[in-house]
Amino acid sequence: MSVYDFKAIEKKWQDTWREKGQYKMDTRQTEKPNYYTLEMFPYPSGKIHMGHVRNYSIGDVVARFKKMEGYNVLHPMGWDSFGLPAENAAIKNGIHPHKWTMSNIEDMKQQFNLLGLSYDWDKEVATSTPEYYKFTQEIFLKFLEAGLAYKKKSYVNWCPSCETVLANEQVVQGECERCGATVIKKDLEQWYFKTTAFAEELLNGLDTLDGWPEKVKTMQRNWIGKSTGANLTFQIDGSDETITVYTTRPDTAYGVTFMVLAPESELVKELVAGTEYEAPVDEFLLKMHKMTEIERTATDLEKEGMFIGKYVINPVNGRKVPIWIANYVLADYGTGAVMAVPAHDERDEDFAKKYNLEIIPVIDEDGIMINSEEFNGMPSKEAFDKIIDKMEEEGKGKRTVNYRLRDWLVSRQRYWGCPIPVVYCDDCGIVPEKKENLPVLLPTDVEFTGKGESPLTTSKTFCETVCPKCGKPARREVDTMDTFVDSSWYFLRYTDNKNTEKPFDSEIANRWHPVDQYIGGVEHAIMHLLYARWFVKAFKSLGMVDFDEPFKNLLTQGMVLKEGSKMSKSKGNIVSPLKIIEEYGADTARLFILFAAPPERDLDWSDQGVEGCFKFLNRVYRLVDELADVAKSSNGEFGKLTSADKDMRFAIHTSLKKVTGDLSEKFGFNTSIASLMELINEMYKYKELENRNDAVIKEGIETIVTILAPFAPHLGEELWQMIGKEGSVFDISWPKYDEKALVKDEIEVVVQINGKVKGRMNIPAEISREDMQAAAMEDEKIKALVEGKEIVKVIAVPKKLINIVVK
Ligand code: ANZ
Ligand code: ZN
Repeated sequence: MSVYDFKAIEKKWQDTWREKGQYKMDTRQTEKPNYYTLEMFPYPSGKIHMGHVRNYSIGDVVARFKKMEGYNVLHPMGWDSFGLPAENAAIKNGIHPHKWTMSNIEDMKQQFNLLGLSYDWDKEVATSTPEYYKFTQEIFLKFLEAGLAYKKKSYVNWCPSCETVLANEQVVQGECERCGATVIKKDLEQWYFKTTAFAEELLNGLDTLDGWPEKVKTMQRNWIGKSTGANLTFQIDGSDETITVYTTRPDTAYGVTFMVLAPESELVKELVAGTEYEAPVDEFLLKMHKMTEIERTATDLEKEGMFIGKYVINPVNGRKVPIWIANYVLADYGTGAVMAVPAHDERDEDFAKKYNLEIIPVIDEDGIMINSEEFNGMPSKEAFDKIIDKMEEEGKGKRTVNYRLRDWLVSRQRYWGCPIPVVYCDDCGIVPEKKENLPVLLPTDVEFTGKGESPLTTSKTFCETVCPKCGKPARREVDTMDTFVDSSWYFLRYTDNKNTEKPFDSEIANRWHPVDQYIGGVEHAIMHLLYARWFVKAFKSLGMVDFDEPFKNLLTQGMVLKEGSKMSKSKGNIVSPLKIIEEYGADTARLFILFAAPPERDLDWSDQGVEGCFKFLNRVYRLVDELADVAKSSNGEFGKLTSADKDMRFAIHTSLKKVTGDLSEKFGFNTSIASLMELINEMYKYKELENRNDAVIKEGIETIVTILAPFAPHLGEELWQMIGKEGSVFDISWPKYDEKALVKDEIEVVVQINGKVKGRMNIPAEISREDMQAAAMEDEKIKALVEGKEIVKVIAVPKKLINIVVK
């Protein structure tokens, strides 16, 4: 009798796996079918948390199970290693971001190995290494050439504390996602990726993603925000110039009582230049810059605005209406101008009431047009099209589709990011760096003060360069890329991570994509997942890949909570994975986290739950230890089976069937483990029988170990060895359940027609009424007897008889 020494067991198998190269695989091999399972790569903070344990344990079970199912499984891991924390550490502790990052990577990698995760580390990528970012730069240049990357001046979200630009998605309720400072607007020249170029593809693609959670698709649909309506053109009164508005309600055009322009609009400046309105408009503008877009679009925003002294002519009825500016109109949505219909739009109504502007209803309660000249009496739905038709005919309007999605602002005033590989030349303008000069390396002679512009501006060696075109002295771009750029293509790099010529080989990438199963947190539902999808659409348009979507199936796992709330430093309720591994072992940690809740749900940490899983593994260990010799010595011949033997085999194959189904069709980890627990209880009872069958014991023990292995891989290997098997349990094929073992003993039942005995048949003892009826109707003799007659009723008495009533 030995005890479950998890420390020795886990170390032993981790060493063995490493020495044997157990998880090495070749992405170029084509014999077996491919399966690509991928977990979102982490930021290398240096320490794993329970969220990682959950994410990566889920992925590991999938990878191990798929491999045993016969697939060539790609299961890589890497590091999203550019980013602000490394730079902050440099400012605080004077450590270079590169050094800090690499040492964190080493630490985390070791912790991943302690968890027994089956990664092929030969596929590792770290986005902050020149080997990787060289290609991030090459991709940037490809986008630049294709017009998918461009530079423009615009009002951007600026965090005065981090002194950097933020994407809309990084502004949370008007505050910087990272430091919480109030975000302001700044007018800057910035680099953008043209995400809007694929707005329609990004939207339509969602319909093909059957393997994605509905809620994630809905979030993306809302983010893309497609609407249909019309652009209508209004003549400025007393001028040849026009203003075009975007409206989703052309049917309300006769109810326009004023026009509202975004205060930032260039046109406003022109319209008020030299008038008494110029100074107050300027003042109003300054006030607006302190507000974020989120605040400005909030429905409870206190509407504010002012008349700017000019009028426009409504194209549908020639009516003259005043032009206002207001805080609720955004410069970069639609055309930045709104035809205000206070009778039918809440925002316009609030505004009109506040400033005493006219309100004209144009649709009655039944949805019928009123106050709309020739359209009166028409359902508004019909008028929607008719009014656009009229405007199109008169050349004053056009059917238009609009998206809420904006182009992606990718430049950041940071050091620890991928340098944007362009050069500014006084003669040639913006010049892309030559491909052979990539990577544009991050310099080391920089100062990290945490103040002022990008630290890259402090490096002379970096800033001063020569123009790739004319050879004259020139300056390098000092902005780096948003780290979401790095993580938008890493999954492609994994398939061909040693390639020194290009980001990846298209043929290999095509063979492995889309990723069969992507697993990660729902917090990435919009940004990361949308950007990665956009990259694939862009790559496809450039002929680099031949598929449309990066991730075929997506699992968004729930959070790990403690007493109902998120684990956090401030709450002091963090459970350290390393401590759990130390006390109970990685297999217990994995088992608990997979057993405690279905993967997409939140999971509440429970010390008793962990203890329970630890006890269970001990129980498995003792069982296998006790029966190992029997399992080893049995030749596997069942001989004549007693009904107890048959019951045991029924339990074994029921469990195997359940687990196989739960793992291959859904992520039924918790139900699989529950089924394994039941099987073990049955085995404990069965082994006590005096006339137990050794071959059944052998079959049971082997099945138990195989089912356990993907969840608790170290113990799985150990037990496999204990029962005399050679090699890794992960090299065997996943066992097939035996249909015959699932059929319980047969018994004889009587078949009657209209109450008269007409025959007997053998059917399984445990069979439902419905199956019993079906069996009777299939019997040739009975079939002949009831042919041509109408069956009025079938009465089935389980284990006894079945009576068919006919007319
Ligand atoms: C007249 C109207 C009448 C409107 C009505 C709505 C209701 P979605 O659906 O989100 O695309 N709009 C257009 N550009 C805007 C901007 N830059 N800032 C703020 N609001 C803007 O919204 C389109 C509607 O939002 C447009 O249709 C316009 O108001 C307003 F009963 O035109 B509507
Ligand atoms: Zn030049």
